[in-house]
Amino acid sequence: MRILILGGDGYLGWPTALYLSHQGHDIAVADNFVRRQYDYELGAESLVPIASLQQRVKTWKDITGRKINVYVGDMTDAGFVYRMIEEFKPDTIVHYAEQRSAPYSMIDREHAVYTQVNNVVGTLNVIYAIADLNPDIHLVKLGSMGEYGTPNIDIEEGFLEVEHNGRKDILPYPKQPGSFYHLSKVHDSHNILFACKNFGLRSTDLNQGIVYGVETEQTVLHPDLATRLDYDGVFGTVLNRFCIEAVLGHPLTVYGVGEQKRGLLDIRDTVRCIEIAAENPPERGEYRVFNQFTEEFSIKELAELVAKTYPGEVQVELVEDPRTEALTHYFNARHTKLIDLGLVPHLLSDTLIQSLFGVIEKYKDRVNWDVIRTFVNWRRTRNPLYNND
Ligand code: NAD
Ligand code: USQ
Repeated sequence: MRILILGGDGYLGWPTALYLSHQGHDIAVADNFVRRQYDYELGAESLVPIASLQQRVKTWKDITGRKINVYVGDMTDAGFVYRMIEEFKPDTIVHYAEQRSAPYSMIDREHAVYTQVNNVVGTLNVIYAIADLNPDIHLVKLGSMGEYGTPNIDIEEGFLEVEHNGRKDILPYPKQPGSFYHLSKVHDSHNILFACKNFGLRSTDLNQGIVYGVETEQTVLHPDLATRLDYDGVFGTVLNRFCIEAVLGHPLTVYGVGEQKRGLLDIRDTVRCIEIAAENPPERGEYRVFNQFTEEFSIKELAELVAKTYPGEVQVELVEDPRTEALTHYFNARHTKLIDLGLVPHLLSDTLIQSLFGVIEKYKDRVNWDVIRTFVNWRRTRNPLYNND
């Protein structure tokens, strides 16, 4: 299969490119390197050093003989998107290329607007290019479990059967996201659903949970193939952050009382889920949703697991929640469709966390302690760091 990976220089895009190339697919990656730019903006950096995309691709070719094509450009530039798709002629497009941090989108008005324009316009360009150039292309789009919010009923995979005034229908599951980033994913989902109906496109929306881990079978082959690992208060995600905080001797920063519940998955399962979705495309005109996570945990359980597994002393600090989110809530989300198609999950075992501790230990001197705590407060419309207040 010819697979084009948008956002192929990122945390998940790069390991996905390596995995699918290793599986024998013809791969191209596209990126505008804006993720590296956010690091400059925030004074942060990936804990694990990462090579340039050009060096990554060269080392992969040297080691395996397999070529990964590179397109440098911005998804909000329609001309670039059209030229790339016309030239590479993909069967499948995996779309990771979005601003993916909820805190970043909540810094202030500018960051909220940037996030929604970048994500929604980029996805619209991809939709139109597919419809114009080859509507057979399967769009595999990364969505988020956070699109659903935390309703007091079970969460289904994308759709809900509703009975109202004696009539029944299957309707898109209600969305109650908790940040302007998560809202951008909801807007994307609606746009893609409509495009599938209207232009007869085929798409899989992967509502992914929080990813943890940093190594896959391919990224460990050479230091140039490593993927990024974020720990700062804006881009670091909860379990990766807790593991880094434990190694540094920094208290684990549990927001609220830690009773928020979330779905999580191992980075090795992310790349496999993409392969499963790509190998089982939906029919033309079909928009389907898979909930892509393997286990549910409360934040407190994650902190306890890290504290129990780390060989040294670990302190847990309850931090006043900087986000607007339900502090305690019901959470039971269906996630069977990927399993039905053959996913065999890596469950969160002590082994994975311990190997993550090893990687962190190696690079802990690179940490900038000033960026560990978050400076983003959901309830502020302006941010002192940006608006000079
Ligand atoms: P990332 O920021 O590391 O990677 C995204 C890549 O897309 C970056 O390399 C960035 O430079 C690129 N990009 C962003 N906007 C672009 C644009 N307009 N044009 C070209 N390139 C652009 O993020 P990630 O953690 O790898 O996440 C990838 C996708 O998966 C995102 O859509 C995210 O919302 C989704 N997701 C991530 C997680 C997670 O835990 N990391 C969980 C659920 C869903
Ligand atoms: N949290 C803490 N302490 C921390 C960091 C986070 O308690 O130091 C809590 C947050 O309050 C939140 C939960 O952990 O309740 C998850 O936060 P997160 O930053 O790990 O994840 P989130 O903001 O939801 O975003 C991440 C990715 C995003 C993806 C999403 C999947 O950055 O791209 O869409 O996970 S999901 O959460 O399922 O929506």
